[in-house]
Amino acid sequence: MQTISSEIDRRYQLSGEEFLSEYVNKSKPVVISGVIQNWDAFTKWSLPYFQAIAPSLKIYAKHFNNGKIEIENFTFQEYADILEAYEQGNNHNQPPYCHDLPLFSLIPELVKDVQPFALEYLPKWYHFQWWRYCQFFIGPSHSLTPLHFDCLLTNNLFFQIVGRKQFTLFLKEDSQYCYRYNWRWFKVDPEQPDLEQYPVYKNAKPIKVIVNPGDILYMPPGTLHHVRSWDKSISFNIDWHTQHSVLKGLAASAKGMPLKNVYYNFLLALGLIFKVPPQLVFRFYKTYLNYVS
Ligand SMILES: O=C(O)CCC(=O)C(=O)O
Ligand SMILES: [Fe+2]
Repeated sequence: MQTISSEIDRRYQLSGEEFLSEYVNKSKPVVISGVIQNWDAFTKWSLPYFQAIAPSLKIYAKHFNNGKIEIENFTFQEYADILEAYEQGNNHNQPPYCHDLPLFSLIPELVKDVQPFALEYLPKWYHFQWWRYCQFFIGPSHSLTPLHFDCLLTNNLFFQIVGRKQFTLFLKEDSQYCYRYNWRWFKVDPEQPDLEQYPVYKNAKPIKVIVNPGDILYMPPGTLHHVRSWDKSISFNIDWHTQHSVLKGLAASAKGMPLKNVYYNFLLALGLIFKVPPQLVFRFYKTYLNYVS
């Protein structure tokens, strides 16, 4: 029988230096609290708020269907209506999940709601307009992101604003037990693992983490994650490389990383290693934010 461990550090007001030496440099996940709880986002953000400041903005949401991703377009109003009907029990079909949306670029006004930002955790190269690298996740209760790792093998800082989410993490060494396909997706369902079909999964060590509003979750490059929303939820992340991780990302081209991903890692290497300014790199990198893989 597998032991479900909850072994992850929870650190209050972790400093930038401690974060780097104790977590990033050791490839160790951590939940950080006590850093962002005063952001205006916690009192302001909701779908009606987004709708009010960007009434004509079109957003997209994803259906994850047995390894396939289908996209549907909405206004915030349409999406809010579907979510509300679902939460009230008037519609039993799981609504699609608004997933990987670069909302700060679409509504720059939102950046002022996340001040002061946790810049001490990011390499200096990202400080210039850091918000351009963020992706949002907005969805109803029970939304699911199936098991995967982030496709450029970046570090991930994940900010939970509204609602709670349950992450099931596996360190990258466990990927051999989880049946990988399409570069970054995994066939095992950690909520209901089928050990007959996927027998070596018994060796994997899932780490369950509940992420609450105000928490920041750090996932090192290659961490597998399966994410279940407990509530209606708003979150965003920032994927970022260090000099070390971008080189490892580039080396993964020999391990089957798709060429397009290698291209984006090459751009980030130009910035992080050869000090090409972020304004120039971003001109080419920005298509990554709409890249469905
Ligand atoms: O919140 C989610 O559902 C998915 C988050 C995720 O996969 C990420 O931040 O990379
Ligand atoms: Fe992810």
